[in-house]
Amino acid sequence: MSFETTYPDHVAHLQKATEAVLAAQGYEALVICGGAAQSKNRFDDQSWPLCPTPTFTHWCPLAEADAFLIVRAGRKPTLVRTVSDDFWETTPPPESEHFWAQFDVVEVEPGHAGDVLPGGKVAVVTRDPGHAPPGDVNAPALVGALDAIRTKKTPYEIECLAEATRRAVRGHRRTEELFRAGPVSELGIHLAYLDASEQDDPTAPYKGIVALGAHAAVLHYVAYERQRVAADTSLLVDAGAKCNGYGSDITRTYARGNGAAKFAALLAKMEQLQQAVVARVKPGMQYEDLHDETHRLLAEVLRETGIGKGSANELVDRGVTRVFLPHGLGHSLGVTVHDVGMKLRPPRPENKFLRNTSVIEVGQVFTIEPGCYFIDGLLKTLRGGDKERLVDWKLVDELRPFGGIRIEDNVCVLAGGNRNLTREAYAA
Ligand SMILES: [Mn+2]
Repeated sequence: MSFETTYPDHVAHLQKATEAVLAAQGYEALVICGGAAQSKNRFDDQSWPLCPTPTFTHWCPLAEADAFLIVRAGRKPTLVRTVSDDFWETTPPPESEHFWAQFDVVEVEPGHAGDVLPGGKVAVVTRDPGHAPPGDVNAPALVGALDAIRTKKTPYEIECLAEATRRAVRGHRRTEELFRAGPVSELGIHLAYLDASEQDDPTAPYKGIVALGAHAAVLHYVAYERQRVAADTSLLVDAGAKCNGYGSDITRTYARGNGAAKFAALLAKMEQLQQAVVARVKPGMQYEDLHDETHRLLAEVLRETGIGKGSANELVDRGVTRVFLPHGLGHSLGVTVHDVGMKLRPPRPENKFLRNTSVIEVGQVFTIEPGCYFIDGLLKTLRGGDKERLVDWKLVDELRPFGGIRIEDNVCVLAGGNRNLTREAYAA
């Protein structure tokens, strides 16, 4: 399958779905702004690489400042590009040319997009509402309806996410080799990951997490220490890659040396747990039920490794598993890493960080990322009360220097089950 063959159907699908939204909400046209160049600092003259409005990327992978899409019923969509003779800057070319033929392409000089943008009752979606063209800007009902279209992926989008996953897996393989070979620094691993996955840091789907040892207990650790570590330790790498604007999101955790043997045993159990959760992904289930099931499985792991004491029910019901796994089981993937439209109702209070409360449906792509961490600030909530007896504190103290574990795959829902894009990329 190539992007040339799947992309026309993707745009046709978006056109049909968007026409229905516009008709239902009484709009004559939709203008989607890619976005303006954004200054890094008002006292300096550099800009960030453009990170377009996600709705724009949903239609078109072009990452170019001051581009606009115009969508109207019964007409081929228009792509408006702003071109200038700037000899200071240039935009990197798109990685693939498959998209041009699906648009009427119009070029304007800087500041002249208004000459070609539609009048009448117009809906506007933009990441820069301060510089929006005339129209109803980011109206919640319209944005909600467009977000809903993003929850189920077309074959084109699944192919982009599969390729983004393959690229990230090349980076993860390199980081594992480095870690197993000898002394490494977090910064060195981060740079090696970017090199192997052929990315520059600011255009990665999110800032890669590279945590040696106890740093893995900080869930979004991106401080990248320069110091090389030779000791028996752990490594957690949570990093993705992009393809045509679609991002993957993969986490792997490793243990090195005899000094990490108890942590390695826990890691092996968590690997089994993660695969057991992925195996349960099927259409019709509530994603939140899968999250709850993960806590029951984690309670068993805590008991089998000796970290948790008492019954599995007790470890779940008394909130012990939520100390070891405070975040959600996963989130939707797409043109944003935590993709939209999957949390139309809040989760139950004990699952407050869960980003997906939808029914699992064919065409969804989401992460399955259970973890088990030794976070001092959360562990202390179990100390000194009647929950203290539910944990082997001596063992926890032995494991604390290894920080924690997260194993994260990208999963696409099929009629009979699911396709694990990450394991598929590793197996290739
Ligand atoms: Mn994730």
